[in-house]
Amino acid sequence: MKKTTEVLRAVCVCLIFASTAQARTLVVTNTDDHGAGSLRNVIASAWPGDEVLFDPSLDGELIVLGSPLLVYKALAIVGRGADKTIIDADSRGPVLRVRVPFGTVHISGVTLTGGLTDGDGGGVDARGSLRLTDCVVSGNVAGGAGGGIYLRSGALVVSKTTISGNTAGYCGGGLYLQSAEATLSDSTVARNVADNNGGGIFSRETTLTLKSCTLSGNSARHYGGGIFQCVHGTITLNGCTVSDNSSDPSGGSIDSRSSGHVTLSRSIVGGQSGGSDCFGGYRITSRGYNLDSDGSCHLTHPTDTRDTDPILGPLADNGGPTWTHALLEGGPAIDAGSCPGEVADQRGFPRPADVLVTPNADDGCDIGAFEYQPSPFPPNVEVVGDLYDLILVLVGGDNDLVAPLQEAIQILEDGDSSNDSEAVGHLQAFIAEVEERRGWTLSGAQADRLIAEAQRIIALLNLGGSSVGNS
Ligand SMILES: [Ca+2]
Ligand SMILES: [Ca+2]
Repeated sequence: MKKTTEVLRAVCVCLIFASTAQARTLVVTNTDDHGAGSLRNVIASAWPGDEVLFDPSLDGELIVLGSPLLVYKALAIVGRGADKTIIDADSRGPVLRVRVPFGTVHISGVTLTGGLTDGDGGGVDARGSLRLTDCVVSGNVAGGAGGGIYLRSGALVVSKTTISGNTAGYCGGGLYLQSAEATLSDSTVARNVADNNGGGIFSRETTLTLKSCTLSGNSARHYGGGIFQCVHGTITLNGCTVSDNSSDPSGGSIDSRSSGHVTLSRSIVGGQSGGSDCFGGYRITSRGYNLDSDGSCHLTHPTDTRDTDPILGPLADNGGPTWTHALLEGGPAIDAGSCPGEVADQRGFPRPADVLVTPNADDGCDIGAFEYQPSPFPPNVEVVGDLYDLILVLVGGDNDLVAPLQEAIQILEDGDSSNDSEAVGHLQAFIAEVEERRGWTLSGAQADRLIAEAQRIIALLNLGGSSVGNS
């Protein structure tokens, strides 16, 4: 009892000290494993709340460890980018062992690699609150659970991070989460392997949220190539792409067991190389605008697309900090989603990006983590597109009215002005359609406005205008 009281008193003193002391900035100045200026030494000498930086002279140099780094206090470890600050455990245990009863360990701009352990957590073995931003966790091996990251009893926030090429002898090739709250955003979990369940992610008694993430090419010997969920807990996927995962018997991508529950919003689950898209589909709730490739994900919302090939490119560097699956031209996920309030896809590219000639399910947003970016239009296409938009505002999607404009847009898209006369012909057909509707579905004023705008575009095209402006 006395000992417990003393420990509590010491903890309180530490907390008061931490809350009153000014956070300091400490700098790692060499790649040594021990001694002044080494990462290990800087972490050991840091106070809770301190920030650990890296001298630019270390960019691209490996920091090779002789044993795991122990982080027992809330720190910010701020690397200079995952391609510049690389911490390699050299197969001598996990890279990091995190035990924080208070506060959060925040690691950014770092690669964690080369971890090897017989136990759990090949790359990171954590209890407490951990945040990873702009990191790479790659090439780590655990004989037990959690090849990349093992988190038990705590919170995990991951953003703009790649967790790839990790292996677990048991469950959770990329991540093993138990009794935790975890959020992954703008991140990719790829090509991880579990010898049991949950190739990408194993989630147990955990609240897991994935937003604008890609799960690709993960595999499990048994269940849940992409994600395996068991016991209690919830998993929510919003704007994610889950593809090319495999497991032998079932649930190539998402496998939900016992009393867990999965919610899908605007996500793609498709193209599994082994097993079905989903297993335990009755534990999956669709919030709409989802797509699966084999009809196994219990997609019951009227805006869902079932049993349809999403037509994806391979996992690749498509821009942004993490790799993604591109939507290929003409694919069914383009403009088939809805993403009110969002401004960027997983890569940071603009979203929604409306493809003019593709009908929108709602706001022109795509399904999944990737937003297809239409090629920049020649100026004339923009102007005809504005006329198209004007029709939508005035009378909604009238097929006979928009069809000649779609024809004109397709002709103008190549930017070759020798075809402008053909586009003019379609605009004249458009004017004839408007006249047909005058006093019927269009008021006189609406018809006058549309015809005036079409005639203005025709006049400028006849003049060989390459940029007709918008005023
Ligand atoms: Ca779109
Ligand atoms: Ca569209």
